[in-house]
Amino acid sequence: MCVPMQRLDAGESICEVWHGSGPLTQGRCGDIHYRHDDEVLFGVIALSETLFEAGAGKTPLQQTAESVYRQVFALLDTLHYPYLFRFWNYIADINAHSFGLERYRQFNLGRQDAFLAHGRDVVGNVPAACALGFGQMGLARGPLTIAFLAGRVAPLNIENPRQISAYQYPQQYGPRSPTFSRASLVRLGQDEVLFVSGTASIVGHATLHPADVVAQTRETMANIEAVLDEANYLASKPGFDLASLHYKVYVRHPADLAQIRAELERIVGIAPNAVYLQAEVCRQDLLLEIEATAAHPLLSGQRG
Ligand code: 3EB
Repeated sequence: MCVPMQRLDAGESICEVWHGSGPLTQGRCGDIHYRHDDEVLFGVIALSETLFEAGAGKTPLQQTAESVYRQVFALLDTLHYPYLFRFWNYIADINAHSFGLERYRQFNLGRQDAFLAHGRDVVGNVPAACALGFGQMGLARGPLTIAFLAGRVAPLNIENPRQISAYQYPQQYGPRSPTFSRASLVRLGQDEVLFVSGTASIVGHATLHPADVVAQTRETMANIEAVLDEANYLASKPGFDLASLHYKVYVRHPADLAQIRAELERIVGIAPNAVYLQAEVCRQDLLLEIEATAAHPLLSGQRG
C-alpha cells in the first residue's frame, strides 16, 4: 500500500512490513491484493471514487467505501479468515464537504452499510481502525486506500472508559457512527499483539483543547494509557506500557511537530519508537491522532 503522506521527522520515506510464518500465499480478488499464512491475512485495496456516479441517494465516496468493505468481507468469507483485527483507512480530502456532508461522514455511511449488508456487528464487536486524510500533493485526488489484517481466531475488542464508544457517537458527528473499537488484542503464533486504534483528544464524545496542540497530545496519551490499562487486564500478562509501543503520529500542521514530539517524549520518558506523518484528522478541531502497536510473547496456558 502506498499512502501519499509526508514524513515529518526524517527525509526518508518509511515502509512498514508485516511478517507471516511458514509458506505464504498471495493473490488478487477484484480490487484487493492480499497475502496470507495459515493464521493471518493482510490485504490492501485502493479504489478511485471517479468510478462511481452520485445516484440512488449515495455519494461517490460513500459508494466507494461500501464497495471496498463489501469486497473485503466477501474475500474473508471465501478464504475463511472471518475475524477482522485492524483496518487502516486513508481518505483524500477527508474534511472537505460535498453533497451537503463532510467526506469523512460519507465514508462512515458506506462503511457501515457494508458491515450491515454482510450481517456483521456495527456495535460492540468491531475491529480496531484509524481514519486519516491526505492532500493531493500536486496530483489528482487519490483513491480511497485501505489495508486490513484478519485472522481465524477472534480478537478481544477493547473500549476506553474515558470515551464513549465511537460506534455510539451522537448524531452531531454525522448520520452514521464510525464502526471501530478503541483497540484489539489478538493471539498470533506465540505472541499477543495489541492494535491501538487511531486515538485523539476526545473525552466522552467531545474534542478537548481545540487550539492547544500540547494539551491535545497529553489528552491523547491519557487515552492511550487508559486503553493499555484495559488491555493489560485482558492480556495473558500485564506487560503493555507506553515505552513498548510502536507509534504512528499523524500531525495536521507540520509546524506543530517539535511541540508534539517533545511532549510525547516527556510522557513516555524515553525517545519512543515513533514515526511522524503529515495528515488530515477526521475532525477539523483535532490537531493530531496517534495509533500504536505492540507485541509480547504469550504467557502459555493462560488463554486459548
Ligand atoms: C476518534 O476517536 C478519532 O473512523 O475508523 C480514530 C480511529 C478516528 C478510527 C475511524 C476514526 C476512526 O473518533 C477518529
